Formats: sequence, structure tokens, C-alpha cells
Amino acid sequence: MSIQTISTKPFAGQEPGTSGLRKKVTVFQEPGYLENFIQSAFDSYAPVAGKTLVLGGDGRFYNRTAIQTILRMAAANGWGRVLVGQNGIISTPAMSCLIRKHKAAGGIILSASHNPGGPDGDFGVKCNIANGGPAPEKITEAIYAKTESITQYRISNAPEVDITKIGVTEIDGMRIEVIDSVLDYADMLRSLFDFDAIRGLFARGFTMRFDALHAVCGPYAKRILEGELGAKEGTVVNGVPLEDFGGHHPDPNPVNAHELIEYLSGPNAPDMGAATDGDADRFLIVGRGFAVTPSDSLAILAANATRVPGYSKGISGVARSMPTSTAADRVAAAMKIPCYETPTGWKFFGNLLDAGRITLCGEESYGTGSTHIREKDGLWAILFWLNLIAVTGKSVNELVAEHWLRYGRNYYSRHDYEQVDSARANTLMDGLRQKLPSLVGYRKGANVIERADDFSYTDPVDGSVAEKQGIRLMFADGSRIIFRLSGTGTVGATLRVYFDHYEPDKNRHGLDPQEALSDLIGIAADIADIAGHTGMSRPTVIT
Ligand code: VG1
Ligand code: CO
Repeated sequence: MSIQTISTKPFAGQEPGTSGLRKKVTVFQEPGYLENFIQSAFDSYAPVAGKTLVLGGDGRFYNRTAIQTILRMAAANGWGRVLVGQNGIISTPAMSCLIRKHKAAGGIILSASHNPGGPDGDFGVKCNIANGGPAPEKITEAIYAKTESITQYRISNAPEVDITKIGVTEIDGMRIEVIDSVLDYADMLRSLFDFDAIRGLFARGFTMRFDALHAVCGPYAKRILEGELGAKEGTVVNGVPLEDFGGHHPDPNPVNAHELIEYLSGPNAPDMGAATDGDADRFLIVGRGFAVTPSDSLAILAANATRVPGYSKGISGVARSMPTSTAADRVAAAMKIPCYETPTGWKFFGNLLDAGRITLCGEESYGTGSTHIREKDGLWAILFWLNLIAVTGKSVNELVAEHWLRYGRNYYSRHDYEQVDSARANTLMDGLRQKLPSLVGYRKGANVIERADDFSYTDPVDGSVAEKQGIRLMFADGSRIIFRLSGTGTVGATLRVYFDHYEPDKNRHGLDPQEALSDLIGIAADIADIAGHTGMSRPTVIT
């Protein structure tokens, strides 16, 4: 076996987005494409001699091919040890857990998360750093810069490594440990939640349906929920990871997980429903006939955190991404703890978590997490809910209703316009940016815009600045409309429009969110001329 240095030329556009580099599988299959990006990433971890790397993915098509390439490149670049998930499987939260527990210098997650998979689907690479979290912007920018000037990469010509069996092997002096990634992850969850109480809940007949959407959480959920917590067999459905996720979007929102929503509204509805996404960092909680919004979930977990062993000493602060509803802000105010507002994407929570400024954080896009790792964590959030249900004796719906009664309700919705022509989407955003000063004072009915800006964030820990993170229209009554372009898509542009309206009056908590938000929805359409720019008369996805 020998190490080879291969000459290469840069590929345009290897710029990581909100969460890693995402492209069509066919793009990643171009000779040298994956290699260039991985070499650039390895250079950013340098020096790597003797250090540990964790490697795995969500099981999507091209996962196993990419793992073989990366193992040979890791050996050629001098990594001391690689922990690789059996069959290439490691969920995003398990990756974060493993990096921290084994003191690795970093991790590579092969996932495009909620994007569809298969030969015609998407593939992705996320680079995590030694704290277990996504690489912050200064690192992703450095990786991108390297991809633009790369001339060569290093790779061993070692034969294929068998990653189907747990065990230790070696190539070119680099140790490879094929591991069962459920073990450390389950240990971590056991240290945070009252497993006995949850076991008692299931023993008393509590029923649940967990839909893994044919993605990576299946094996984790099966062993932890059914194997250890006593949920009855069959609780986990679609639990075997498939390379194309059965042809679906593994995105746990009420649109893509509609079968679960329908089941929870049907005559045989269990007490609770839950789902997770492609790489298991996002989750959905469903009560009977009712889906919990992620923004509410964050607020409810924060308000009740001390009921759970891992957080019994209290929480230091919370953070939410800017478009996430302000429900958590009210909880933080009542608890007299800080609430931070960050740009979209998990990488912006890392410094706040490392500095101990926050304990819980979350995003409107069905992701929540805490100091336990540095990624959002789907199964953790589901166990948090189960623990709360077990110790309070209340149902999902009761916990939510009780929360609204005490804090008021935030009506919330996100409207996505997918596959918009990129130039037209940029024209829409530029137009809004130019209009910002003139929008202050805009009035329609009782709605008055008080402030309008393009969100800019200064990290309170390291002072780094992230600009142009979304157009915000802020109304006198606290309502908000936010416009931003997605940073995870692979075809054209996706416009996301977010609506948030706070309703303190308990007599008005029973409305349909689209109805409660209809004024704001009309205002957004007018101000941004969404139909004119996108050519679409309605969103492609409403969550
Ligand atoms: C989306 C979500 C964002 C999330 C990101 C990655 O980004 O809006 O909240 O952090 O996906 O999640 P965007 O740029 O498309 O809006 V995951 O589960 O893909 O790692
Ligand atoms: Co994900």
C-alpha cells in the first residue's frame, strides 16, 4: 500500500451552506469532487497527525462509497485513528456525542439531512469540530477558500475496508475502529432522563408511534424506545434506513410526515406521535389530532426543564434562531435568564453553549438541543417530552394548552416557495432590502411596521459578525414577518417567509394558524410581490 498525491483542479461552488456542502449525488460522483472538498477540510483540521476523526452518515445513497474514499484519504493525511459507524451509520447527534466522548479532533457527517436521497437525490458533507458541533463560519469560509485554489490531494491505494463488522483494523498505520454508535449515544441519554419513569409510563399502557421516515434514527429509536424503555414492539415504524428514504423527503414536518399526522387523528390514535429527519437531528411531536410547533416545544421544554434529571439544577439561558417564534423569550423573561437570538443554523449556538451562557436552544425548523452535545438532537427531544409526560401525568395536548394559558400563544407558520429561479429570488430579496427604510410606518388595518432591517448578528463570545441573515419586518404589536433564502437546497432558490404573531387572550387560542396569520400573510405578499417575483400564487410547502 502506498500514499499517492493526485493532481486536481478546483470545482466551482464548493461553498458550505447553512449546514455543510450539499449537492446532487451526480455532482459528488464527478471524479475528484468529494476528494477536493475532503482535502480542503482535512487541511483546516491540521495538524492531524495521531489525532482521532469520527466518520459516518445517514445511510443515504453514496454514503458507503464516500466512506471508503475518506478512509483512504484520512490514512494518507496522517490521522491516527478513525472511528467509523458500522455500515457507515452515525446520526448527527450521535456524531456530536462520539466526538466529545472520544476527544476526537473532528468528525465528518455524510448527510444532506432532510433533502431527498437516492441516485438522483442529494448528498452532503458536514464538518464538525472538536467541541462536537458544526464548524463555525470562519472555518467553513477557510475550507471554501482552499477548494478554490486546490492543486492536489492525498490518498492511499489501500483496499476496501470492511465496515460491516464491529472491530479494529488498520490501513497505512492508521487505526480504524468500526463501532456501534448507538451504545455511547444511549449512555448519554440515560444520564439525562429518568428512564425508570419513562419505563413506568409505557408499562401503564402509554402508546406511541415513532416514524423514522426510513432514515437514520430507526436503529437508535428501536433499541432505546422498544428495547430499553419498554415501548411495545411496532412502536417504531419505517425503522430501517433506506438509501433513498423510500422515495420521500425525510423531513419531520406535518407535510412530509402527513401519515403520522393522519394516524394521530384517526380512531386508533396512540397517545403520542413522533418523527425524526434524515440524520436524526430534527424531530416532530404530535399529540392526538395536534402537531406541536417547534417554537412552542422549545418554550415548553425550557419552562419545564427542572422536572427532568439532567436539567434539575436549572438552565442558564436559552437561544433561538431569529425566525423562531418569540415563545421562548417569554419563558426566559419569567425565569429571569437571558434569551439570545441567533442567525439560522446550528453553528451559531456553539459558542453560547461552550461558554455556558445557554443550556437549551432551538430553531423553528424542528430542531432543539442543549449543552449535552453541540448538535440538535431529535431523539433527545422526544425523550424529554416522554419524561415530562411521565412525571406530570399530562398529555402532549394538555402540556401545550397549559403553556398557552400561562404565557399566551404564538401563532406561527413558515411558507416555503421552492425551486424559484435564483436570479428572481435574489431580485425579490434585493428589492426588499432597498425598501427597508420606507417600510417603517407602513400601516394596514391595525398592523403597523415599527422596525425593518436585515438581521445582523454579533457573536457575544468571539465578536464575529454574520450579516444579511434575513429581512425582518417588526410590527408594533410584536408580530414579525421574516424573509430569507434557504442555504440547504440544491435546485434553484427556496424563499422562506416566516410569520409570528403573539396572542395573549386565551379566548383566542383556538384559531387555525393560517387564519390567525392571514393579515400578515397578505401584507407579506403585497410588500414583497411574492407572486410577481416567483410566478407562484401559493407556497409549495406550509408548515
Ligand atoms: C434549514 C433550516 C435551519 C436548519 C438547517 C439545517 O436551513 O431552516 O433552521 O438549521 O436547515 O438543518 P435553510 O438554510 O434551508 O433554511 V439539518 O437538519 O439540514 O442539518
Ligand atoms: Co437534519
